[in-house]
Amino acid sequence: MNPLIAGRVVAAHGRHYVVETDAGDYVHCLPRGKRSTLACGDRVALAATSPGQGVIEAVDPRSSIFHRSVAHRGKLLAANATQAAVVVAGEPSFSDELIARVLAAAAHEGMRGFIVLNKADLADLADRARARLEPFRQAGYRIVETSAIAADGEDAPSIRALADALAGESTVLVGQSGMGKSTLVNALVPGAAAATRAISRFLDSGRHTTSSARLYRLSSGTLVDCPGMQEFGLAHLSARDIEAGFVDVRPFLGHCRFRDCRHRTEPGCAVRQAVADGRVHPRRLELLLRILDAEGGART
Ligand SMILES: Nc1nc2c(ncn2[C@@H]2O[C@H](COP(=O)(O)OP(=O)(O)OP(=O)(O)O)[C@@H](O)[C@H]2O)c(=O)[nH]1
Ligand SMILES: [Mg+2]
Ligand SMILES: [Zn+2]
Repeated sequence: MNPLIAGRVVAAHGRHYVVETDAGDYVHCLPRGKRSTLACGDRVALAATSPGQGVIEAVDPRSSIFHRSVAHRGKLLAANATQAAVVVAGEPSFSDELIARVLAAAAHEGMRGFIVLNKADLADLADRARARLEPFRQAGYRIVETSAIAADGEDAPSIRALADALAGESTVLVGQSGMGKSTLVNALVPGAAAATRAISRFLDSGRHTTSSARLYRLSSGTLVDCPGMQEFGLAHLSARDIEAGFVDVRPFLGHCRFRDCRHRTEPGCAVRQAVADGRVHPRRLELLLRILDAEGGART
């Protein structure tokens, strides 16, 4: 029997994966069994079946698994990530609810979350975006401003600032379509475009070149570029998890008069009091309540 080969999932597309072996080879793999439960960043052991082809036999335990979910359907985005960066821009317009959802999902996995405001070169639009991000800034989230197209390689100051935020970390980049995630990856990772083409040979027939998550190696750390998403479902989180994922609200949880306070009209609500005192931005409470309403059922 062939010995198992160790590697890391660097592309995930349905049940198809590309594993980069520790020797630096790409192997097109299927999982053993029917369910597809792997994500970019997973450390795996594969058995080669033919040159360039293999079967994934084992997956190492994960330090985190970042995913979104609707009802019972989950979508894995990245394994072993230490932080999530949600990318927004002045155009197309972005959803601040999606930002809050991503940040809450990251917090639940013990990951840091921050925001990238890209297309800073579009000055007027960037001003408006900045204003909409103010509640997140007040909540304590880091906001890194970038311009990916004006970037002159890695030396552009805004790209350097983002590279600093990524150094030594395993970061997953998420956000709505068209915000510039892949453009940022190309500015950050020399050779990213070529690597994407090499991997695409395995997974895509050209048409879907941006439809699957990809992991890139940084000089220190890794970066996962995800396909754009319009929704970020949190069906895998309870209402308590979601509340706790609002890092600015968290200090006030457990201080409401009623243990099962929903932070709406109850007297003695510590969260509403925090808003009244200017310690939590009103938009953040609005977003929290809206997400709790939308995710419905999971109240415990
Ligand atoms: N003005 C400006 N345009 C940018 C910037 N970054 C990206 N763009 C443009 O925005 C468009 C979308 O960029 P992509 O990198 O494909 O966006 P994405 O977030 O990867 O989109 P999906 O893969 O669909 O999720 C392209 O036309 C880019 O040229 C920027 O910093 N400034
Ligand atoms: Mg993209
Ligand atoms: Zn309350």
